[in-house]
Amino acid sequence: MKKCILSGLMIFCVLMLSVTITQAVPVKESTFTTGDEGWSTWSTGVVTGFSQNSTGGNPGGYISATDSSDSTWFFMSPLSWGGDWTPYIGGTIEFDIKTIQNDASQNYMSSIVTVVLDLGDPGDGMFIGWFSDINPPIGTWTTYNVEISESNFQVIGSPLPFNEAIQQVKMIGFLGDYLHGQTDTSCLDNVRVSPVPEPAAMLLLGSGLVGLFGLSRKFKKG
Ligand SMILES: [Ca+2]
Repeated sequence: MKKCILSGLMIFCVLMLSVTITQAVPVKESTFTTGDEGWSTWSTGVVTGFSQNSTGGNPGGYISATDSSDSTWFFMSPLSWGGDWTPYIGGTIEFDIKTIQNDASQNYMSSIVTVVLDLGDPGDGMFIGWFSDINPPIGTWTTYNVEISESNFQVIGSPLPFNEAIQQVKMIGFLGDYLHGQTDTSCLDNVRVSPVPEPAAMLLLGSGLVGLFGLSRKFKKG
């Protein structure tokens, strides 16, 4: 009986610790459930209709805006997302994009900057960028998962190397413009920045297993 309880306890502990390891808790998150959470847009031209919508997201609320000019535009986080992003190196940026095309066929764009970690004001050309060939399909939510690493991002317009530039992030932005010269709407949901899983959790798992093994032996002896 004791053995049975102990086995159950061990499985439970391993499961709990596995969850801790594989699901790093996001340090920054916007799901737009009840509002725009301080997000906005930046554009080289004019973007209209920026709003939070309470249904139709992935799931629930989301934000959207419409570009009816030939501008390039981004969804921009509030300034509270800025700071020293060094602790997030090795972690991930996740976000969901949906494009709603109002006319013509989607333009294919290759190697376009899709995620910007702005180092100054939006549009001043100083940023850390993730360039993508991924064009989200029209009308469905597409989830992006981007690792925050030096090999994945390029520092643009700043002489600083990646490890120093990432200490000065002002805000994060996501490309909204996937169609040039046409009226198009883009939607954003589920923005999450997660650090790399804590080594402490791994250590905890190791010491936990050793501890349980010891306990198991003690029970067997008894
Ligand atoms: Ca949502």
